[in-house]
Amino acid sequence: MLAACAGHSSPSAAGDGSVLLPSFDKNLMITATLPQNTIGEELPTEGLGTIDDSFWSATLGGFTQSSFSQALGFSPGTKITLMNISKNITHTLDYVKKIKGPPAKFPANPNLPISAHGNGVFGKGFASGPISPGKSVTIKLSKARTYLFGCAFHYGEGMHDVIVIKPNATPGPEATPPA
Ligand SMILES: [Cu+2]
Repeated sequence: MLAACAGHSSPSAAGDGSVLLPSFDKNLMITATLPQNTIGEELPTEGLGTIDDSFWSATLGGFTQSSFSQALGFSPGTKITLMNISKNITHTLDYVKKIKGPPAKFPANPNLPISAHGNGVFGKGFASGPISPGKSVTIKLSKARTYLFGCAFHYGEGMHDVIVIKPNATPGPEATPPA
């Protein structure tokens, strides 16, 4: 049995057995919100955008736990799923440095390993290893800390962000998507 939801309007039959679904407003942008405890990553220019975050006094981009680039926030001990949401670009998630709080001063050219380090537990020296488009890895967050992190391939293209690990931490404000 096939079923389709077409809202409350009764679907019109096209005569050949197919059903015409209501058309969407072209200006209505459809964005996905990620499941709980998931980080999505892609280039800011692919759709996540960048945000000039006033709390961190920094431009953040490339990572989200909802729809657009934002500072990340999770409780200690959370097991997160890191998902590469790019269509065709491989990314990583690498530790950059630990910070005490704002401002988030991203170093100009950190040495970020491409191969995996840290046995899946986030902390000093952690590197996810390359994640292909559409693929995910699991990362365990441990102690309450604040870190800068980024993509080993695209750090210089704006894929760097802040993660706050503390009880009941929530993500920061979201970017507006690129035009
Ligand atoms: Cu990348």
